[in-house]
Amino acid sequence: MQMDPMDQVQKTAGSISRMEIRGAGRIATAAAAALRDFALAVDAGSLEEFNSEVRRAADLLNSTRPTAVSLSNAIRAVTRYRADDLETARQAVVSNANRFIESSEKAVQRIGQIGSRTIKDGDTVLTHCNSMAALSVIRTAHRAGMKINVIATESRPRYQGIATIGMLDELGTPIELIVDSAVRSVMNEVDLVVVGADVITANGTLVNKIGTSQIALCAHEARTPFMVAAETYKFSPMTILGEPVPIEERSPEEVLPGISKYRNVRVRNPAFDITPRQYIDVICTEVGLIPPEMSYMIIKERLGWEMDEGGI
Ligand code: RI2
Repeated sequence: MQMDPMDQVQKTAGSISRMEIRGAGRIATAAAAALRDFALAVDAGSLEEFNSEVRRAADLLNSTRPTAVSLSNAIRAVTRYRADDLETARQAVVSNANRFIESSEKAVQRIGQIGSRTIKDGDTVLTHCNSMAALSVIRTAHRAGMKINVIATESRPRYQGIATIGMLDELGTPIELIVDSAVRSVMNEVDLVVVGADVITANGTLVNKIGTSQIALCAHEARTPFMVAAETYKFSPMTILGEPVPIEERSPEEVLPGISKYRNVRVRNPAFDITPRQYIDVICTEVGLIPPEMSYMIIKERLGWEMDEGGI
């Protein structure tokens, strides 16, 4: 029996919440694909009903991870259409979603091509968490013939660093795994830090996996260049209006399984932290290397964002 289309959206939303699907880019493309499949399957009697069902599905997906702006930018890209009839609306969602997914894949490739030019033969590159954009930079440099040593942090509490070393292992490049607290001990051996982004604000502040800001601070102290690899849809339009970025606080159990046996202990588990732009040397996007101070322009020009813009 076929699953109800909204149940299917619920299933994707659950996978994103539980981080079975994770990474700012991957949750964005998963949400776009879920909306496309929903639009194709939903049984609506009128355009109005279709629009309201799509809105409901979009809201459900949007509520799964509160920090990553990639999710709301993807949903906005997919649900931005004007249609006079149901079938036109359906096709618009499908083509918007396919376009978003395709451009997201191309952006990661382009980021690799652009960012890899900053890597020299013999460099040691440190990365944190598991970012497809950051890994694209490392992979592309490797494919261009650079001999690179990679240092990957574990990235507690979810250990995304293990996914990173798994993905890089096949390259045959030397990889070292370190605990997060070892970053300062190795920083003097590092030539470049490259991390991904969950959000970049209008003033160039980075919101990324917890621990990123400490790494940036260490890199700054050691005069090691710190690069952020991010597709332009990781920039947050709402921050132009001064809206703060919510920091997702996840379950204490992720940090300390069995926490309930302690009576007076509270575990805090913020998933992301904030790196001020002073610690960021460059942001590598699919449209080029930009200083963090140019983030506002990216939002205005690339995301085509207008304050009065509607949608469905
Ligand atoms: P890509 C991840 O978040 C990490 O913070 C990573 O740096 C960021 O998304 C970007 O990843 P999480 O889902 O989009 O692990 O570059 O919380 O793959």
